[in-house]
Amino acid sequence: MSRMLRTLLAAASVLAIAACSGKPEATASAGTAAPPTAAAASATDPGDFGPPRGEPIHAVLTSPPNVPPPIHRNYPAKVIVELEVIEKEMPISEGVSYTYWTFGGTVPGSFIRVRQGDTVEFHLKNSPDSKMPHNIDLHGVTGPGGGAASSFTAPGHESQFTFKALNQGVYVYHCATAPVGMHIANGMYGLILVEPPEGMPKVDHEYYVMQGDFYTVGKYREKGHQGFDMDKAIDEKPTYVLFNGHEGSLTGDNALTAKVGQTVRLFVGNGGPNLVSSFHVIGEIFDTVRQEGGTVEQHNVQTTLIPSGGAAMVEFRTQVPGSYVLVDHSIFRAFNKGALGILKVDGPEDKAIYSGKEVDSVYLGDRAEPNLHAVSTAAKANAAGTLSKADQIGAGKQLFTGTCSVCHQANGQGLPGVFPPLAKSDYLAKQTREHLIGIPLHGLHGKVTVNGTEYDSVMPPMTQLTDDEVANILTYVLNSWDNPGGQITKDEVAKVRAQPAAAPAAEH
Ligand code: HEC
Ligand SMILES: [Cu+2]
Repeated sequence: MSRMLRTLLAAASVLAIAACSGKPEATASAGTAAPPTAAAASATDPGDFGPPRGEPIHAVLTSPPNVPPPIHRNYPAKVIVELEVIEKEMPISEGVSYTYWTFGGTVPGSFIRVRQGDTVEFHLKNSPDSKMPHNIDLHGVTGPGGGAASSFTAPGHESQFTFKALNQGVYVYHCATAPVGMHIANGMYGLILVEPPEGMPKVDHEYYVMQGDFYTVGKYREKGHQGFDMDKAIDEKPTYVLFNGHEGSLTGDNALTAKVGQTVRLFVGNGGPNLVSSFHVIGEIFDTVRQEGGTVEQHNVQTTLIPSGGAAMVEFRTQVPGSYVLVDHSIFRAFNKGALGILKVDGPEDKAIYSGKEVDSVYLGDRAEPNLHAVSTAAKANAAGTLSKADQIGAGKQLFTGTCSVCHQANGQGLPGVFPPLAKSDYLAKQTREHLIGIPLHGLHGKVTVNGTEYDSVMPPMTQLTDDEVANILTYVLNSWDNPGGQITKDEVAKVRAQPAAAPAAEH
């Protein structure tokens, strides 16, 4: 026997002993004449408060970002949960579709709320339209596989198992059918809250937010239907990192809301499958965090780490109005992979706390609103072969706002001495089409003279843009601000991209 194997076995037997001396004791007390009362339970007790009482209760399940109402029961009950697995195509970003596998039709799956000590009768259904078998592993379950072993369900079938919610906390659930990573990557995760017997402190708003990483064959925001990319998933190189499964699910009209002076509790989960989340709300400090979804309360927290397959409860009181931005503070994920949401707080200013300038535009660019409709219109026209110059200009304008305007400004005027103007630029007007296309593709550095002023700076390559996005942006630029007009096609961009990256030298 190898030393490694021996060590592993020794560790396993220690675990087994620990399990024997732990849970069964609690279960034994269930049979005694006087089961421990709810009030007597401490946060660390497994909450077996005796057999379920009263009529069975059907659990209220909610779709994100909603959370089922608080439980006002003071006795353990039998709670019936019915959850259906549905495989369905939904937009992952504007103009981009993805085939999700879901618990209850949404990503993350339906939020489940029970009370510590409840006996949960779990029904997992797999829609007849499904192509795959699925199961469920609830981290709030004590038992092999967290339920996975008893819930393997073929399309058109239903499984049932029962567990007692012994430990309070907020727990991730997920599918654990092989290949497990793929099922999770396709959106098969959600949260179950096991409330303490005395309930949770009352707040004005409770919301459900869950991060996940997604792996598509095409690039970020590449239009059309995108399949799952196993290689990217194994390499842990996500195309999208998202809150609640879709870009825009917590922005624009979908933003979370609160009023000044209200208390907000976020149940924040991380489905992974790969990344850990540095969860942060720009402009807020978390008054209370129950880190890892457990019972320890931490206060005055800026960013809380949420492991893959973990969750946290985050609370704060809003003080001043504005848009607060939920991000994974591994910040490229927020601005280049979609991990961004908004909490919109309305109400009176309090200049003593904050002088009152909005942060939206600084942080958000085009992302405050799901306003990429022109982009998807152009993508559809492109697919149908009916793309017009006007479609391209419309889409290009939106994309320019998100990509180029931080430097060249929305009006194309640039910033004096720092970023050259694109408006009525004589430099731009005299470029060949290839050189012009090369600027966003390869970037630009060295001396350039624009309208009589010399710039000697660096524009980074915009490698995240697809061929049609570059074509649309340049067509928009050419047809704006007294520039010479014209049209750049996707094929032309593809041709330039395929050439060896001869950086367009500044002297052109
Ligand atoms: C991070 C800032 C930044 C971003 C973002 C950026 N640029 Fe630039 N751009 C520059 C700088 C700096 C230069 C000048 C480079 C030099 O000095 O060689 C420049 C130069 C140019 C030029 C040539 C000079 C002129 O004014 O005509 C064009 C055309 C251009 N950019 C287009 C774009 C387009 C289109 C986008 C969006 C896809 C974009 N840029 C995004 C910083 C930026
Ligand atoms: Cu599954």
